[in-house]
Amino acid sequence: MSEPLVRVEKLTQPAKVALITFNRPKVMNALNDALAEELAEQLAALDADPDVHVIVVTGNEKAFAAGADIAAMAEWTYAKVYNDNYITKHWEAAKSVRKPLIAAVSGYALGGGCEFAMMCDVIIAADNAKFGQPEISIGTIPGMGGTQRLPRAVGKAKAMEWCLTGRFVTAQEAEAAGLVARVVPADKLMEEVMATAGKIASFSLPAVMKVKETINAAFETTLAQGLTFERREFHATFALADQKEGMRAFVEKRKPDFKNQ
Ligand code: CO8
Repeated sequence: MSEPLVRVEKLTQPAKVALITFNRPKVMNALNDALAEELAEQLAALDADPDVHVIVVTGNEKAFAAGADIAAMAEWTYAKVYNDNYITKHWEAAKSVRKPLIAAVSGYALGGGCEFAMMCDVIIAADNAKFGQPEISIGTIPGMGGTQRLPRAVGKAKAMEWCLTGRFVTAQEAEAAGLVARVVPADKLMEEVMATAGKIASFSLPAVMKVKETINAAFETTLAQGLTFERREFHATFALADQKEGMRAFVEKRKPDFKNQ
């Protein structure tokens, strides 16, 4: 049996957290089609698994992922990528995941690597992380959301400068720009990420999924539509047993026991 291109572990500590690790270390976790297909299958399976509340995706110390596999793509034709529905076919699967996705980024997150991190809900970066959209330097442009999600995260001026120069951006600069939630020492990355993942996983799953859905709606709607959607979803939480449990536990000065209902 050949090595999986993405490794998957369901953790017991913290509970209800799954860890996906890109596994092409010899090529800086370059993202080829076979990896994308495995990732899409694993994300769908974990999203459907009631024992999993949060999915963490990581790479290795040197690279989260250095982008699409350039050697694989170099000779592809327009007809091939269009007919194959390249990128859309496998990578859009990440958009359907309803549970929180945390990108734990150490080393390079470039091109498709940076774009996949931006498809996740939270990026936590090691202090050695480097982000960038260097496609311009190989005669192409970002193709997995870089020109759309990056300006929404960091604004037009920075997105333009980053994509037009292809320069690498440090973790600290990425945090200051708003791309990254938090920067932590490289040797503490997984500890910090797991503390965050474990905290989220301890809450009511439907409430957690509603937070994700409503925040994402902010990028797809007008303010008025988004506020109405939020209000309806807030009202809807009053149909959950977990809302009763959470508020009663507060009043009774005890820890809530959420049942994800
Ligand atoms: N594709 C294929 N192989 C790669 C890639 C890549 N993106 N990145 C690194 N490798 C390989 C190298 O070829 C090398 O292989 P070998 O040992 O056989 O020569 C090995 O990984 C180690 O890399 P380096 O020797 O280059 O290591 P350095 O430490 O000198 O440099 C860098 C590391 C800076 C990460 C450098 O490798 C680099 O610049 N890589 C390319 C980065 C890049 O341009 N990424 C954008 C790719 S295009 C893209 O992502 C399109 C997005 C839309 C599609 C999204 C679908 C996933």
